[in-house]
Amino acid sequence: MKTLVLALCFAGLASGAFAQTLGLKGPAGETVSLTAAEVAGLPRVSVAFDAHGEKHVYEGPLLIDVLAKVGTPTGKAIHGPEMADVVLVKADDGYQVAFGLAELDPGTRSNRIILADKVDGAPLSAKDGAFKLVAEGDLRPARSARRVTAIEVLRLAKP
Ligand SMILES: Nc1nc2c(c(=O)[nH]1)N[C@H]1C(S)=C(S)[C@@H](COP(=O)(O)O)O[C@H]1N2
Ligand SMILES: [Mo]
Repeated sequence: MKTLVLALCFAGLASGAFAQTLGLKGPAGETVSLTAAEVAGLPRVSVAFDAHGEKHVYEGPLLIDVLAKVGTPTGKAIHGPEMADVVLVKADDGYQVAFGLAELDPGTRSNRIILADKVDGAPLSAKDGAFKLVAEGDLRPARSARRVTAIEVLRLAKP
């Protein structure tokens, strides 16, 4: 019992230790900070993901819907120069993962890329933080950045 109480205390401490806000920067430099509640309020999808032989169901908004909050083009507006827009996802340990913006568009690819804030119906673990990136269909979990704190859209195409 004592051990359980201690474990719960540490879990509580750990869950308070990770960033609950998400910093966004759009392709024209627009910045927004979203709370966990604002992220949770976006339309949600569920994605099954296997990592190291373990199957989990992650839940959260499509990453493209999160990025729309900072003027990121979506759907058919992703064409021409936007085809070279890059999405840079940053975690609190310095880990960074890049995606092409078009990869995030559900009209372009059937595999969804989400910003998960729940797993198997429960909040994410302290290890995964407030937000974890999940790329449906990936064969290894290297792009599944844990403890995501900031996401930036970069326009690589030169006029
Ligand atoms: N923030 C963060 N996320 C990360 C990493 C990392 O170093 N930092 N490593 C990635 C890699 S290479 C792998 S294989 C998986 C491992 O995640 P797991 O330990 O939850 O299976 O996390 C990915 N997400
Ligand atoms: Mo890895």
